[in-house]
Amino acid sequence: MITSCGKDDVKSVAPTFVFNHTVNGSELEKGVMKYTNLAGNLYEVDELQYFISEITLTAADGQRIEIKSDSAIHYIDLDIPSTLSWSPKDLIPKGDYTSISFVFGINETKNKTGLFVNPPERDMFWPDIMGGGYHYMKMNGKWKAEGDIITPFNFHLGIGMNMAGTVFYQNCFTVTLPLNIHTASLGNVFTVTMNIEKWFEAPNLWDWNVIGGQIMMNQPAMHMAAENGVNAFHVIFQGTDPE
Ligand SMILES: [Cu+2]
Repeated sequence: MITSCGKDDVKSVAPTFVFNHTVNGSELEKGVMKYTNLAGNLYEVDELQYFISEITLTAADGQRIEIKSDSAIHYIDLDIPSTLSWSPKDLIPKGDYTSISFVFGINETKNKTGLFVNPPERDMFWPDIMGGGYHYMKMNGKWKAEGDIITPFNFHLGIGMNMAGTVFYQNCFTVTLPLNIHTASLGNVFTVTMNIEKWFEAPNLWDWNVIGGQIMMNQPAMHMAAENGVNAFHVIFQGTDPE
């Protein structure tokens, strides 16, 4: 008796998410001051750490498949290669998908101090006095400021607050990208690319000489960064079906 392993037997498949970082279409080279943003700032990126959460795939029939493993939160750190790929325990129905979405950062419900007890996630903490929880992102680097002064920037996103510290703002945002894919029996790798230059382009032209290098206490700046970040990602899919 022959057991079929044809593709019709496969009802659900295991997705893998790979996280990739580029500047102007090329792989990010960290620690090298060779990038120029749209505002003309020469800059480098030295560290990049962030959370992506609530990854959701929308099927052609409208069904929404949420990735729920690990509290639906994944931490990515350029210096920790194992974080650059995530294979959650979730299986997704085999079929056609038309979009993918995720939250950049962590939503208000989950982003509470104490959520993570171990490094490296724990080290993303956001001060309680500023709203608590965790940074959505730390992108640390340097730019050549006016007078050719190499100046550090901490492009950090998290919960914002007003000057008086009485009102808090959830700066996390949802990225939704179209897909036109059929999940396969093998592979099912979603490569999520952060196009770093896009953080500095539109709708808000980012000039560190104007905005300054530290933005954690600057809600208008974090809001601008979040608006730009919506445009900073793309996703490609690869899967293989047996012949
Ligand atoms: Cu910070």
